[in-house]
Amino acid sequence: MAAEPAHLRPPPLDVARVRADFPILATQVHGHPLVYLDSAASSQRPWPVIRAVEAYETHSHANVHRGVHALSQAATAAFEGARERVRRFVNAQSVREIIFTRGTTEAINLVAQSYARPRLRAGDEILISALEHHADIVPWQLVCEATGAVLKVAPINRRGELEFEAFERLLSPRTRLVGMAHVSNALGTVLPVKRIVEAAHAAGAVVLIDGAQAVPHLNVDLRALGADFYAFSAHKLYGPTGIGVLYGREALLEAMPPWQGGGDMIRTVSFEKSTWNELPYKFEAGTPNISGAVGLAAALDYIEGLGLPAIAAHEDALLKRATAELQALPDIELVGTAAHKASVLSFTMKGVHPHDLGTILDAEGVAIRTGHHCAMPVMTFFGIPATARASFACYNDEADIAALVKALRRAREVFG
Ligand code: C6P
Repeated sequence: MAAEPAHLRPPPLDVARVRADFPILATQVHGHPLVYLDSAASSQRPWPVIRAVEAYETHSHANVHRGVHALSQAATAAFEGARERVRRFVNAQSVREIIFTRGTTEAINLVAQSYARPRLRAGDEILISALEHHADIVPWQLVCEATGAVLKVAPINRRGELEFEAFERLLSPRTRLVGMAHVSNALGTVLPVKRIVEAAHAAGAVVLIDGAQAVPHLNVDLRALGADFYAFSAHKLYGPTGIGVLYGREALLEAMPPWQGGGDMIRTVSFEKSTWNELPYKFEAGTPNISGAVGLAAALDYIEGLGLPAIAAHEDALLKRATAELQALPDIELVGTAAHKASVLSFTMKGVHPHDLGTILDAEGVAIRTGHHCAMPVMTFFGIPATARASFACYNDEADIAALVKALRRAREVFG
C-alpha cells in the first residue's frame, strides 16, 4: 500500500505528555519502572477518567431515573449524557440503540438469549470464526444446546487471517446469525468486518461484531459498518471496569423480549402481567453502573482529544517496530502474522513455557499476558498450549519495546 501523503497523516502523539496523564505508569514493580504491555487485557486510566469518577462520586451520586430530587436528576443527566457520548463515539443513529451492559461478555449474552434463543430452531445455523474469544463462542453454544441450532466455524490460515471464501461458502439459507471479532485478542488480526457484514446480510443473516479489541484502536462508524449488533467494554478503552455497551439496530431491539427482569425495565407491573419500558431501558434491569458510565464518557472524551487516527498511527509504528525486533531475536516465534493487525503481538520462546516467560518478564517490571487469552481454539489451531502476548496502547513508547527485548534476552539467559 502506498504511504499516506504527509499532509494527510495525523500529527504524532506527544507520548511523554500522554504518559503523564496515566498516574499508574509511575509505579515501580520489583524495583523496576512499570512497563505495561497488557492493555489488551485491560488498559490503564488517565487522570481525566479518574477525576470524572471522583467528581461524580463526590458531588452527584444518587440513583437514576427514580428521584425528583436534585441529586437524582444530576445523576440521571450524567448517566444519560454518557449514553449520548457513546452514541456519538460510534455514530449510532439513536441513544435508543445504546444499551449499557457489564461489558462485552454480557452484551453478547444479551443478544444470544434475547435475540437468538427465542428465534432459532433445530437445524438453524450460527456462524463464527476460528479466532473468536470465548465470549463469542460459549453464548452461542448455550443457544445451540437450547434450540438444536448448529454452530459453524469459518477457518483461519496460518497467518491468523479469516479464510474469506470459506466463510462465504459456510453462509447458507439456514445461517441466522454471524458472530465475528473486529480484532482478534489472541493474534491482533483485524477482520474485514465490512465485507463480512455485506456477505452475511446478502445471505439473510444478522451480524454481531465483537468490538472489544477494536474500539480502542480503530475508528468505528456503526452507520457506515451496518452491523446489526456491536459489543465493547469500557475497560479496554481507558475507562472503568464493569461497564460496556451493546449497540443494536433499533428495529431488532424493539422486537426482542427483555432478558432480565427487575426495576427500571418495566412500564407497568401487576401479578397478572407486566409490560416493558421503552428502549434502551427495556434491557437495563436494576440500578446501573452510573459512575462507570461517567468514567466511560470521560474516556471517550480523552480518546477523541488525542485523536484515534493519531493513536492508531502511533500504535501501528510500535507494533511494526516490536515485530521487527522480536523477529530478530533467536528462538522467538511470532503467532499471528496477518497483513492487517492492531496492537497485539503474540509469540513463543523455544523451550520456555509462556507462563515462565511471563514470570521472568514480571521480575524485570514488564507486564505482558500469558496463556490461552480466552481463545483456546486459536491455541489448538496453532498446536500450542499458550502464547506470551504484548499489547500496545497510546501510552507505550519505544523504551517499552527496548525493555521488552532486554527482558526477553534475560529470559533466554535464564532458561539457557
Ligand atoms: N479479552 C484479553 O486479555 P469482557 O471481559 O467482557 O470485558 O471482554 C471479553 C472479551 C470479548 N471479546 C474479545 C475480543 C476480548 O478480547 C475480550 C476480553 C481480554 O484478551 C480478557 S480475556
